[in-house]
Amino acid sequence: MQCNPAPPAPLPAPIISDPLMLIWCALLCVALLPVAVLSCFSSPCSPSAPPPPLFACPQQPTLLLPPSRIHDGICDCCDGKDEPPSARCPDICDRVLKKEREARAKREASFRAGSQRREADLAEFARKRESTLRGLEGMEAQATAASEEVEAVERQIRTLKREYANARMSTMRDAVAGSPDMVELLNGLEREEMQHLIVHACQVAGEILTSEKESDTCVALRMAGLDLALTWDDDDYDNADKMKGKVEVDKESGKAEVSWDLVQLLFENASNGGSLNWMQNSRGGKATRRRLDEVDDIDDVDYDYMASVDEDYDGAFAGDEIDKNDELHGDDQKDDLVEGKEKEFIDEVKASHFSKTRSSFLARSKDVLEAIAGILDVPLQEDGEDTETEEGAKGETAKDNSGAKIDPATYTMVRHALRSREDAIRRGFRWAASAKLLFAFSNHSDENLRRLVVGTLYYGQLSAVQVWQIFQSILPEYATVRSETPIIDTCASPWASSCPPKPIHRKGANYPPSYILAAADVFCEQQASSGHIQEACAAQAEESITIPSSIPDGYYGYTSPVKRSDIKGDPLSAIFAPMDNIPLDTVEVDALETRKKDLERSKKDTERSINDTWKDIGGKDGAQMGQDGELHAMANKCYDILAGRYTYEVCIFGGATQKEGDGSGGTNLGQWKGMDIHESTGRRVMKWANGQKCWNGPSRSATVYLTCGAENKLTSATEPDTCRYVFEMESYIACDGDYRVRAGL
Ligand code: MAN
Repeated sequence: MQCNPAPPAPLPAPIISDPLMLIWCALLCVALLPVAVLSCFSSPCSPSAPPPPLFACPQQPTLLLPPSRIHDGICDCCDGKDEPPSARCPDICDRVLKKEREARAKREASFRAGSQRREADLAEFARKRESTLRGLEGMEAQATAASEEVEAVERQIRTLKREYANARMSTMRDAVAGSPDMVELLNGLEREEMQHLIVHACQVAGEILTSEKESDTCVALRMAGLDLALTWDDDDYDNADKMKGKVEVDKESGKAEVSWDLVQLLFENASNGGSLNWMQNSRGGKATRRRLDEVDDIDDVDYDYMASVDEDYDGAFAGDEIDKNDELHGDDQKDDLVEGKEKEFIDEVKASHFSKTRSSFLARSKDVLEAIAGILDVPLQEDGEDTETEEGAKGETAKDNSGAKIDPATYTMVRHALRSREDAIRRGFRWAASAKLLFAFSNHSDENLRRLVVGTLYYGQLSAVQVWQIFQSILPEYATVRSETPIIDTCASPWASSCPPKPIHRKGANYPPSYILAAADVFCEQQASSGHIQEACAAQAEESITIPSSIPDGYYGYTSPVKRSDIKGDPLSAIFAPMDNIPLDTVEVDALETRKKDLERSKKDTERSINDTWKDIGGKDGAQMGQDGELHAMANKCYDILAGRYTYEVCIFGGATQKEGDGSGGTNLGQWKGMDIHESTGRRVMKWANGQKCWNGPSRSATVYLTCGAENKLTSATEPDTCRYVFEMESYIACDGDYRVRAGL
């Protein structure tokens, strides 16, 4: 007989109508106390009651008896409490519960030992955290001091560099551009003439500054711009503002000072022994191009290809030359080369009077190179890296036009000499065109233009003679001389008609200034007495191509320009001397930079140890170390267990691994994710995730369930689903008050 549950509402007539049934219920309730007391009084035998509760033996809480076994004359509980005293059940609990009691005693002992260790650890952690926090204050003060020191050194460096940059800019303005000699030179020129002077100065600079070969911009002009804080950017020719250059307001001082980047550039240029660098060097990073290569479109072009297309061998590219090669090289290159102003300007430069000797040299050089290529049986366009041995081998059998044996080494030398001059001349064309391009799109004040002239002459390493030669080509007063003696097609020195130097009259005075004329005088005398012209004439007189045995200066009218610094007593050197004499304390700056680096390193070290120290104590709020820092005892420790063919290892704050055999290597089961306390069971659960990917499955992961124990050790390992690993662990960090209550200890 039993109380059946009834549907909720409406309530039917009471089921317990039978008086006998009532008595049974009452008896059962008494018997099941206290285990079922709640169930009984809340709903025993009521229409909505659940099935009658089971009876739990007082000393065996896990042994649950159905009502049918109560008072049935059989002693189920070890103390016989399921039967009335009259049944005289013997108490056999000591025997029956031995194992259970031992287990419980063990649990209790573990808990006592574990909780003691836990408490001791927590107390130690609290002490450690406190003293660490005190230590941290000191370390943080140290880091702040280091930062301040770094800043102070940085300020010193900045001051020194800025002082240098300011000195350089003002020297260029006052001592150089403002010097009477320079003023005299500049005052005689119109705006347009200044631009022409810059264009050809760029051309000469392109030929002189062979170390700048990679550049297609007039570096000398760029550098001149730097001294004016003038910058101009890529693709912004139609942006007048950008083309004007900029003076940035210094953020710290609020003063209108040039930007720090520019200061750095100026200083770097100076401290690198004056090597020309117009690139912006982002601190510690890669140099980025600060400004445009004006003849940008031919920047990416394969020059060997270009030379092969360049049929008239003048460094520029006529449309029909390109058209012929389209099939081979596609339209893109054609567009690049033909479009835009670049070509127009290169053509203009090429056609200028100043370039005539260059062009005639290129034409002649092309013929000679072709002839050499034919004789040596090598392709015309080589990249110049042909080796002596290769050529030597071929050369043994080489014969010249007349069938005589020739010396291939001489030919190789001649080829190299011609090619390097060609390269220089073509770079000159490009640099000149780049200056033209700049002037076509920007409008500089008179003052800036004057200073660009001065700077370009300075950085381009031009000598007074070269300035004089440019004047011969650009000043209208010399037009008659120019037209009377066309340079091309004559074997005379290109400037012979200008010798002896003749002044012109400008603004009521003789022009160019006497120091330029004096230098030109020396040049004219040297020209007259050198054998170069005769040699060049002899070469030119030949009707057929004779391969020369050397390429003398003046060969076909072209003499490689000489750096001002290599010319003794050049008057421009004296004018520019103040620039070269600006004191530059690189030693002090270097020492400061070294100090700054050292300080930064030690600051980093301090910051790193501050970080590590915080980690050591669980971060600012201690949360990373678990409740009250309980994980501290296990931090960075590893625990392992052998299960089947694998040894598993889990490292707190580290990784979990599965190893096989001798244990080398192993499969990564994941990285430490943290420890949570399970809401309903109160158990601590540690997790590792994102391990090695399982074949056709998820990434491996590991979970460790902790239970209170006197020691920290893994007690079991399973893989319930493929690549999901579950471990049991005994740990004293789990021996807290909550565990004691839940375990009924
Ligand atoms: C390896 C071990 C196993 C895992 C399989 C899955 O053999 O990591 O634990 O079940 O890979 O392919």
